Amino acid sequence: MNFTETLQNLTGKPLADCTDQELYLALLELVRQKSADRVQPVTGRKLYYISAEFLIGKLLSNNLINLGLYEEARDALAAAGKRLSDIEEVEPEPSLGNGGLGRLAACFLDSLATLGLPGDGVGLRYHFGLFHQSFEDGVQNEKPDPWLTAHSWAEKTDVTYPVELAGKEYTARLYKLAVTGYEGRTNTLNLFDLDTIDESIVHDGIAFDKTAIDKNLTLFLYPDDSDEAGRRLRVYQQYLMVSAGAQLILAECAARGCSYHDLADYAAIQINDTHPSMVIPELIRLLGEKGIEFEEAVAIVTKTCAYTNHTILAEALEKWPRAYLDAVVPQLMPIIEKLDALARTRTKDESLAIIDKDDRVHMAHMDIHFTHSTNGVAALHTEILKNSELHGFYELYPEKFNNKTNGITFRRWLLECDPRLTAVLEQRIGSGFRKDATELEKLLAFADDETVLGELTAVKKANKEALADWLLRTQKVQVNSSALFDIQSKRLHEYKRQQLNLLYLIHQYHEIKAGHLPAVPLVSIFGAKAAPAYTIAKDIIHALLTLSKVIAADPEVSKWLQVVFVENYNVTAAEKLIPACDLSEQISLASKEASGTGNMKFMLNGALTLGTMDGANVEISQQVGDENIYIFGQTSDQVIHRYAVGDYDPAQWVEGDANIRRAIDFLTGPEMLAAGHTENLTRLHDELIHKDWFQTLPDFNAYVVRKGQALSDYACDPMGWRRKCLVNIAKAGMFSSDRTIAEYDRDIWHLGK
Ligand code: F58
Repeated sequence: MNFTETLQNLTGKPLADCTDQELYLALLELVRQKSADRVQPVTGRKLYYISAEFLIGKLLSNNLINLGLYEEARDALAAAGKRLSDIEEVEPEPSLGNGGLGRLAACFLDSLATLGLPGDGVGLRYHFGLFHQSFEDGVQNEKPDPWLTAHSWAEKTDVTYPVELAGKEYTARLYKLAVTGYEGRTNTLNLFDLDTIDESIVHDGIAFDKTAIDKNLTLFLYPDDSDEAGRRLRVYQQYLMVSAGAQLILAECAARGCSYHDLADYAAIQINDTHPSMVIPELIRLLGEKGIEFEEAVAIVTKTCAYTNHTILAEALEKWPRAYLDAVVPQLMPIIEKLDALARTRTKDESLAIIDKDDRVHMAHMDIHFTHSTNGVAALHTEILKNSELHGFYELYPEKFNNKTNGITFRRWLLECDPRLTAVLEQRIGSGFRKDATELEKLLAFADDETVLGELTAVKKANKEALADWLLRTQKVQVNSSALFDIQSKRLHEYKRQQLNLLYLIHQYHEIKAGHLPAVPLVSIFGAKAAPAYTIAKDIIHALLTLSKVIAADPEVSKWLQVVFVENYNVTAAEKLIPACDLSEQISLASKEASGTGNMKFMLNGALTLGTMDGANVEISQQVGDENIYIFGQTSDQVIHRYAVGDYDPAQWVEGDANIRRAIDFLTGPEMLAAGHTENLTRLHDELIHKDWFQTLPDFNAYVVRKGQALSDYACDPMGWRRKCLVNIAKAGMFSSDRTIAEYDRDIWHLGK
């Protein structure tokens, strides 16, 4: 049976007569059958990657590529007058993540399956995901982001586990989603949910009764935690995930012959940030029920579990008031107390305790004491953990600390999102890079080949035109695709410094007004969601949207400058933006971005990085060399020193620099106030002048100069620019998540053995 016949069997009628919806369902079923064929028996150690987020993106094309069916499907549909790209639009994107942490988990699942390693995900089946973002009157508006349809990739099972929350028993149901590897095996993403969730309780955007646990528990990822009920709800969610997950792990291992004493020979558990940290006491509790004494259970769990840290920002390192845990998980508190007592026998240093003097439970501390591995996610980040943030722990347990620089799956972030570039690469260097990303280096042989550079230029041009079409269709904005496309897309956070880019754009506005024209017209594109309760982040969005209006209304400036803020930035949008980017903005305050993974995606797709020496930017610059990246700004040592001295005063920078003053004051000047909201703009203005916690102003001038250099290189030396792009593509191999996963396996997991 050929592909068309197979698909026709599923639709029951000629493909040409099917709707896109019918074709989507048929392809979903086909993928299901084919991926089931690749499920393999598990021997030895199997990984369980527990994470609050799995930002998996749409799955149809990804699965078709990984199963080797993409071309056949595309051609069969085309023969029937259908387009795979139209069918892709039928699929809703699962909104099961927030940012890099969640996308990393998804890339890791892809690489595990591709490398043929036994490794499943464990998480929650949020009905409405994070939230759907829209802009109304220049302000972010949040709504539910539903993705569960009658026919979803996540299949309901009969498997349930009891979970006790605040003394009441709930039933967690398991849903399974197949994870296909590229020419690899099929693993599983296990997602838990309650049958009793009531979607109808959500009103006025994303509000709901936070106390009705049976109805609300898995409605949203990261429900608003600005009040106590919200914070408790997060603890409820976390415990549902880890308790059901731990029961699943024990059941699967027992079915394979595990005696529980030898759990570490059957399972490796990776704790992704602190959200799943309660798996440690929960496993100890469950092992206790199986008759294993506390001391032995601690040893087993320590050998089984490992922890990944994704941030040095204190506000993101969870510390739960003991009262919450007493109320929500009273069964765990005696165990956490015993773990705290045990930790105190290992060190006298109060700052390393699990329960502090204010009765807060430090989840990361529990992770470091009672797992065998703590890793950072880029070389610089791991060094900062060892030397400053977690220095005391490093002195206590030097052998536990290790680095695993993040990576991205090239199947989604090259093969799927940039078929044009993939085709040029294959024609020039063969297809070995699909499985061995370091083969991209073969491209260096063409660094001075004007034909190849011309091909890369043509790919970029086509991708920019495609993005322009998409922006027009979905965002109703028209952009000049011959301008330089400058993109900053990532979570909205002050440490990532979208506000630095904002100040630059205001500066450019003034320069253009003064007749100092840039080397090339610039389209500056943003994509970012702000946490619903993060006021300043929302003010930054408002300022950018307002500036966009002010510029668009000014014909003198809009010829040279355009600001576009993409609504509801998600994986689908990222797949459109990244291949079309010329200049990638990675401008976090040095020391604050643990790694970044967008930086890797842009590089792989032939954009040049404008960035600080932060996170994985450091390793990117080592790979490509100084001449192929635009680095600026303070170093992490300088930043850490400035914080330590504690004398940073933004007002002095404003007083001492006319350009900074002009840019900041524009925020509350007549043009902006006429187009935007006084309250938001004034608050942001005051924040920058009086606080500027993430040191935007000291980096302002260096940023303006470096960006000016990039624009002029782009305009004045197109071949030189494209050569730099080629070097970036060629050197991206080390940022494949296949490499990252191979390192986790070699150093931490030892899977299948
Ligand atoms: C990100 N963390 C880091 N956290 O910021 C980024 O540098 C790194 O590359 C990535 O992890 C993967 O290691 C991240 O995405 C969150 O989204 C938090 C989740 C919990 C609430 C606060 C944000």
